[in-house]
Amino acid sequence: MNTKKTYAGIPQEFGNLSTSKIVVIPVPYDGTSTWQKGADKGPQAFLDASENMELYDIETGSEVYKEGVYLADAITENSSPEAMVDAVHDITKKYINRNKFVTVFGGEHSVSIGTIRAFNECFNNITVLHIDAHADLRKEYEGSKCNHACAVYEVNQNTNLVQVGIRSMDISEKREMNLDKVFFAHDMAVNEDWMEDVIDQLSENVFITFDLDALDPSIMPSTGTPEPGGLFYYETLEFLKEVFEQKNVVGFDMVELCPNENEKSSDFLAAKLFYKMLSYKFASNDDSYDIGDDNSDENPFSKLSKFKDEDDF
Ligand SMILES: [Mn+2]
Repeated sequence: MNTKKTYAGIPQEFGNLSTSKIVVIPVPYDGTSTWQKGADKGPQAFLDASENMELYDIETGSEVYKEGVYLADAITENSSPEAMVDAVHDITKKYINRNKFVTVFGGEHSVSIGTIRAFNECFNNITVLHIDAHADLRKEYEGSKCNHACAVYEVNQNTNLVQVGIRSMDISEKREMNLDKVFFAHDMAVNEDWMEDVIDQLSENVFITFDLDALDPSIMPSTGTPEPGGLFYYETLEFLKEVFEQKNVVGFDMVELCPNENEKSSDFLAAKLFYKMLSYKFASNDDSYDIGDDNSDENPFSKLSKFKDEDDF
């Protein structure tokens, strides 16, 4: 009998790899963070909070876990930042190639280097939507290109990068920026149309990398670098819902939960936000959304994947 833990404590029948449309990969890595350590504890805190969450989403009227959510083994490679990135890249790609909707929970933001590399290789014409307080555009930091401060440098070189919520950076990063595609928090605060303006910059296929420090520290204090002036919950949901409705979101990651045992609301926010994103994905792209519909040909993101079906690999 398989007693392996499931995501959010869902029944085993919804947690098998073969029948799950969704995969969650935990990456408890915190090798390069510079201030408060603890993002390596993020995935466990996220999973614990997820188990205490109710699984009916009121807004979409859905129970997305019934699409099947497979909780992959955590990636624990930490011999070097480069080895961790390679492991994340390989494993992410493996699940994308099985036509799963792949999600990753970090860990610090350097895990996204491997995740994004995998998505970029598997999908055409991708935009990386980077929601973060920090620009993360350094080419190298503290001797490594795989530092959290470099999370989106590589993708900025080779695909469309759109950055949202930025309010902390080094002047050197400005050289790397395409200012039409960077939405600074101080501008968003006075621009009612920022959501539409962001969506105008996205291509059809979108990968979302969500650094939880993009959120305001008043609602997300448990993160390594809590920068004032961030996004609030309902505006974040409104924005994400628009993105999921208007674009083909091919996957996402969520990083930088740095749990504090005396402050559980951040863990719970991360768990709910993650589940919301899944709910938006599977409720919005399929008008005939119907719980219990297991017709895998209707996989709403596969039509734009380079991999047409499971026989291709
Ligand atoms: Mn950040």
